[in-house]
Amino acid sequence: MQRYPAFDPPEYVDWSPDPEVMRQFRATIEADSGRRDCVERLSVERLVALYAGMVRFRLHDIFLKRWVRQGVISKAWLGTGEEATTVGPVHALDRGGEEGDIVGPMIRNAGACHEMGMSVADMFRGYLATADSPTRGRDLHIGGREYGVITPVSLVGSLAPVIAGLGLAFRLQGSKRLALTWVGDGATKTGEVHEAFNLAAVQRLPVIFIIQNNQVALGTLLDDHHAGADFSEWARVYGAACAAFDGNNVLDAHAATRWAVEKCRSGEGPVLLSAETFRMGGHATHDEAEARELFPPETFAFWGRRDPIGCYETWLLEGALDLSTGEPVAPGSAVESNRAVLAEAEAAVTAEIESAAEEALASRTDMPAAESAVEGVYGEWPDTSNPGPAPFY
Ligand SMILES: Cc1ncc(C[n+]2csc(CCOP(=O)(O)OP(=O)(O)O)c2C)c(N)n1
Ligand SMILES: [Mg+2]
Repeated sequence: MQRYPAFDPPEYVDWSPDPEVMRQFRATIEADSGRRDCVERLSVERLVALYAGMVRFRLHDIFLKRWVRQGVISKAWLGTGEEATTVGPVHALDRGGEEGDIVGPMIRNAGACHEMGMSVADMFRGYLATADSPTRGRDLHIGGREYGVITPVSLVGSLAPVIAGLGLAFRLQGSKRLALTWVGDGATKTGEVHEAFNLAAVQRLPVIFIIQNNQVALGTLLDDHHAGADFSEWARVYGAACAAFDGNNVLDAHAATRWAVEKCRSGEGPVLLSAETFRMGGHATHDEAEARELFPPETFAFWGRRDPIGCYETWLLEGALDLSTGEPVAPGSAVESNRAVLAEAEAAVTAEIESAAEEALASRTDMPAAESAVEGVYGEWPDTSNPGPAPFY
């Protein structure tokens, strides 16, 4: 994909595939026959959609970063380098809107919103706090029931019991639906997460928790908040099914989640998936310089070589499938036609993001009235003549 030197992490600016990293990328998919079969069965449409989804997420972040530099917004929380951990799993779900599966995205999973069907314009409006934004200007943590996206609260860990509750509701309804959320490595240290894991396991709920280990929680390194077993071991303690996937390999993320989805739909949930990945920026745009000092440069270099988009693009370009015809070919013999297909997908996504940004900026003529902050916070009292105790705002 096109690189953006003013906004990309330096490791991505002149990115080129590292042969050893690409060997590992392929080996990861080959290592498990179930995942390999899943990847082999993916349609051209799906393969390109996974690519487009990650590009969209990256560009969404780049546009936000540009707005921060221009003073349009004060800061932004980005998922740069972690796109595969979000996009791969979402594509394994039934994205049937109000009737389909449900995701609870944390701030690092913004890409889940658009992959579930929300418009990027609405996501941008969330940041701009316009009156027509999904939260009517209240919060940039956005969702929409019509898309199967639970609007998150900013407290990390608090979504986990909500997701378990959704799983319980689905089971009681005899439905095949499931719910999925991501839990950051830092969030695993909240009590609510453990209550949710335990409840889900004891009740065998159709839920998927993805522990998204990006090696850091705000400014606290993993080693300073985590002394126990590897996250992939945790599920055993709770009595849940588990698997690990490479958080920078969208195919591995997708195939592992498909496996988890099947387990949940057949009543063998919950599943804890653990993903190793890396936050290529700061906690948000304000602390990028501090974040660079948290880790040695070699760590950024290591993960920079594993750019999830660059690696997947290389895999597609050099692969044994001609994306323009859908026909199998000798590996590496369709590089040029595959490049054209991916360039077309990228151009479409770029145009989509550009017009979404314009649309959202145009909404700034409609900012919420201050008084509206107290509207819609509580549901209607059933009996308005007897409102009960006054709500405290
Ligand atoms: C319960 C709670 N404590 C503290 C915070 C402040 N906070 C916001 S994000 C964050 C770090 C979360 O780290 P992690 O779960 O690893 O997610 P990441 O930001 O790395 O994606 C913290 C401490 C919060 N939002 N909620
Ligand atoms: Mg983290």
